[in-house]
Amino acid sequence: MTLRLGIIGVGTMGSDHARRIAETINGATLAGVSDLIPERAQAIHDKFGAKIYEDGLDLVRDPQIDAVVVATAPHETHEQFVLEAIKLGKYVLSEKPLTTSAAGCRKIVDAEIAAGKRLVQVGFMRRYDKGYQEIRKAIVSGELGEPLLIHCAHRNMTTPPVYNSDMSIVETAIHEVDVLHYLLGENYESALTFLPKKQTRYTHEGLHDPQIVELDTESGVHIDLEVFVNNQMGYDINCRVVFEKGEIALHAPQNTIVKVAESERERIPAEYTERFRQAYDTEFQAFVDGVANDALTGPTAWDGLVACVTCDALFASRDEGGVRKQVELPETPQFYIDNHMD
Ligand code: ISE
Repeated sequence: MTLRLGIIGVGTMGSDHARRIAETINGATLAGVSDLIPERAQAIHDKFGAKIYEDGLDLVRDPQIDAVVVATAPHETHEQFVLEAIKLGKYVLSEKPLTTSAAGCRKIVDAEIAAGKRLVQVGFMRRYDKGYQEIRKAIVSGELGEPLLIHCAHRNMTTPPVYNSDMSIVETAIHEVDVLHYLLGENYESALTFLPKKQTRYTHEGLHDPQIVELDTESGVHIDLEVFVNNQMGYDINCRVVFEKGEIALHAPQNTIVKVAESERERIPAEYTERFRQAYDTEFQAFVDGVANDALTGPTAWDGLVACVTCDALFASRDEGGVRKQVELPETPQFYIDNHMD
């Protein structure tokens, strides 16, 4: 049976997913679309034939829609659509962050537990990236000894004027917050945000750029992360794991290297949709297969909550001038011990 998907929110991410459903994913069809900006929904309808719903909640409620993809902005709007899908027993893939606060995530987690069945997958697609998966293999196998330090940089070429310092944490740094906790298989003990005095001239009001994040895990692995969202050079994601007997670093997928006049050049992708295309494709197929098998396997609503609790500690650290804050996670419910991503 072909799964009839409806998508709410077709900005950069949502429209990329719409194309993905139409062109790449097996077993699903794009049946519905909703966006607060009518021209955006119209463009998806014109390209792929999806039915337009003025109100996203109507899309969720329509029996002609089997499962829902939520990619709305601002991200606090995810919550209402995800809760409605859970209420109706429909599977839902929510873009990250699941919502922007730990309290919002808690509502979703409680609703899912009450439904008695896993219905939510969160779009932490980096877990499906081949580079991160190789790092995970090295950590799990122990071939290089224990991981000790992780050095990361998360750099975007530019951000729009609405992008603020909170978003640098809960929309940008949250990718590393999630994927590193997954790779290491352990929780964070403490978190710190440092705002360097010197900022780029390319920043704008309300945005401190760059920022430095530090995380320490329960076993003592130390992570440093540069979050620099107006770097002017490209979408540049770095992750270097230092082990007792070696090191592994991410390398952006390349087809070619150009050598000319005493120089050697590799492309830096401009956009996350390009850099992580394989990860998005694999993530999405996993969601569709999970729905078909009536058993989701990807990142859970609990992972969404863990990431938001950590971001809350990062906010608190920043607001208190860079002091290290404990990451105080609630106890993991049995439901998510039984239902977690392997
Ligand atoms: C965006 O929402 C993403 O998910 C990108 O991966 C991230 O790099 C960017 O900063 C976010 O705004």
